[in-house]
Amino acid sequence: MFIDEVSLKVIAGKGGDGCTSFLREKYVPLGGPDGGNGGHGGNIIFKADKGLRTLIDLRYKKILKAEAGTMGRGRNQTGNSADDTVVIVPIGTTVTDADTNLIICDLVEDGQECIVARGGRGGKGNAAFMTNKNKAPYTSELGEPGEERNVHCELKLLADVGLVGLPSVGKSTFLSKVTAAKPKIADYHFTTLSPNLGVCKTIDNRSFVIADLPGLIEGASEGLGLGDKFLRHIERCKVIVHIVDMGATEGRNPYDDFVLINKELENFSNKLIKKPMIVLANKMDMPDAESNLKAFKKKVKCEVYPISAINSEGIDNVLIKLADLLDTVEDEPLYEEGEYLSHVLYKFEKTKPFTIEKKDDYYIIHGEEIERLFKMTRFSSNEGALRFAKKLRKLGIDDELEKMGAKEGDIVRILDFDFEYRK
Ligand SMILES: Nc1nc2c(ncn2[C@@H]2O[C@H](COP(=O)(O)OP(=O)(O)OP(=O)(O)O)[C@@H](O)[C@H]2O)c(=O)[nH]1
Ligand SMILES: [Mg+2]
Repeated sequence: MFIDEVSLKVIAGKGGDGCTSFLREKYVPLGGPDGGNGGHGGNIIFKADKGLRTLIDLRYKKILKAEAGTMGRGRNQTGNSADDTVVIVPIGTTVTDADTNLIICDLVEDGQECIVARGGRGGKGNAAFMTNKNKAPYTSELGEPGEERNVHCELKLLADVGLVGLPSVGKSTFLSKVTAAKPKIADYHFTTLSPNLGVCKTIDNRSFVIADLPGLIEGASEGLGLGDKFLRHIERCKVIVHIVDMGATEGRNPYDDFVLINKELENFSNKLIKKPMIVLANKMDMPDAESNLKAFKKKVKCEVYPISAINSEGIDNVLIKLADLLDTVEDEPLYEEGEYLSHVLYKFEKTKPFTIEKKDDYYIIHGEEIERLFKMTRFSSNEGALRFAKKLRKLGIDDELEKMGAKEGDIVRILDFDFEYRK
């Protein structure tokens, strides 16, 4: 089965908890804090591999989780970092953040990889909290939660040339003659149900990849027939080969067919219609083909190459032309600058650390930084709770609450936890 779209949730591993521990040895009184830091949580990495052709391996995965780092231990032993979870995808896979619709990565080369969700950092052990003032800290941090993301993966095949045309015009036949690919060929519509790729070599030894796509019909860009599901694969092709049945075997008019397909391409995206296109007049072995071609050529401006795919006639010429054309076509980026998220993943931008919302008698504090801090605090130790309170003050939350008119005893909420406000 060819799967070119999947949605799933990725959850990177939580960092290991830091450890609270003191050195206890026979002749070393007051040996001092020696709780180690937790290990790093595993990242979720997407990696492109040329051995894969579809996203089917991800089809039934709804949630992908990376392992957590292990806890720190006494004697300053750091916990083990978890291995990253590597998700192998085919070349041409784009991973998008489903909530923001921004692209996290576009994996176009074999072996290219990207961290899609970062593992959490290990919590600090109590040894890390030792200061001149506090030689015996009784608290340590919990591990940082791993990043969570809803992602949408979309595969756009990477081919140099995309074959388009109505059903049964001979796209698969053409592919089978110019490459080693063995697509199914038959005289009924929609013989091809998913894209086939083949590598083609010209007589002067240049090679390129051709994608044979399922046939298009009127309304394909709106979902008719096999719909626009496969049109996206043309987006990455550098050149479009448009095959027209010049034999008019099904009693259609070749020129109308040509116009119809172009309209579907344009409706799908105006990027497609701007691509260089060459037209193959196929089935020239049929009786009416010559006169049809004459009439056709009068109406279209672009170059038309008469071939008979079934008899391999006129094909070498076409391949040379394609190779020449490909040599001149520049790689154009598939996505525009603003569509990318990848810089967001690593960007260093100070966002407001918190916001406070007043609801009835509650003050609810939101904010990624404050929520993370909360999740990493050990409230079971007094020192931990105190440290958290100090951080709140430092971030300016106390001042903000006071400004908003909070009174002694009011309830302050972070995530699902309630505190009492004290001055
Ligand atoms: N006479 C003649 N028939 C051809 C030629 N090329 C292909 N055919 C026939 O046309 C029919 C359809 O060919 P396919 O290659 O399966 O067509 P397709 O465009 O891939 O069709 P879909 O996959 O359904 O979109 C088959 O019966 C082929 O044998 C040709 O040059 N001449
Ligand atoms: Mg076909």
